Amino acid sequence: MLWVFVAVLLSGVAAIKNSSDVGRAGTEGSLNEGPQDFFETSSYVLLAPSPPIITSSSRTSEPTSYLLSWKPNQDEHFTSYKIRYIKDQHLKNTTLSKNDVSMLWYYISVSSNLTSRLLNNLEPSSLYQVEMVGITNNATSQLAVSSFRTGS
Ligand SMILES: *[C@@H]1O[C@H](CO)[C@@H](O)[C@H](O)[C@H]1NC(C)=O
Ligand SMILES: *[C@@H]1O[C@H](CO)[C@@H](O)[C@H](O)[C@H]1NC(C)=O
Ligand SMILES: *[C@@H]1O[C@H](CO)[C@@H](O)[C@H](O)[C@H]1NC(C)=O
Ligand SMILES: CC(=O)N[C@H]1CO[C@H](CO)[C@@H](O)[C@@H]1O
Repeated sequence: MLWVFVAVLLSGVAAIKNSSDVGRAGTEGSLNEGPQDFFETSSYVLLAPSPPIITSSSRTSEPTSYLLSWKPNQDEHFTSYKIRYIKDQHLKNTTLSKNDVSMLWYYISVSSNLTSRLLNNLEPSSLYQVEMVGITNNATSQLAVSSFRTGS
């Protein structure tokens, strides 16, 4: 877990300024509403609302941040969005347990009136996976999945 600490140090003030709404599973200061629950329940059935549509490009020249943008789904009244992102190499690392991997995602909750969000704490020249759901008054949408690579 040392790299997490180092990454936070490297992104310095930016990370601290935005730490209030960025959570990490299982760490203190993560979102008290437990946003991981939105991704790890069995709500991804065909009847679930259609997902928001991720529109941002698959590359950024920024080494440690990425502006994720999306289109709201016109047919759904989302009250918020839940976003999570992880370095792709963690997902592919077969020596990590499912629980290890679930601790390595960064979780963010975003108001439904927004259509973009800066993702922080990224490492340069790295491939990331990002997942997003829209939350309605009584349902969690299907999952929108995308990936991007950071600049060097
Ligand atoms: C996979 O995870 C192990 C245990 O955390 C780590 O030592 C190793 O460096 C990781 N491998 C890659 C390619 O990230
Ligand atoms: C979005 O809504 C929140 C409250 O839900 C409000 O504080 C914020 O100013 C709104 N932002 C925009 C860009 O409308
Ligand atoms: C969820 O809420 C929507 C709109 O408020 C309603 O049309 C729908 O029937 C509700 N679904 C369930 C399963 O309660
Ligand atoms: C430095 C930084 O990342 N600032 C961002 C913090 O989060 C707000 C939205 O919650 C962004 O507008 C800032 O750009």
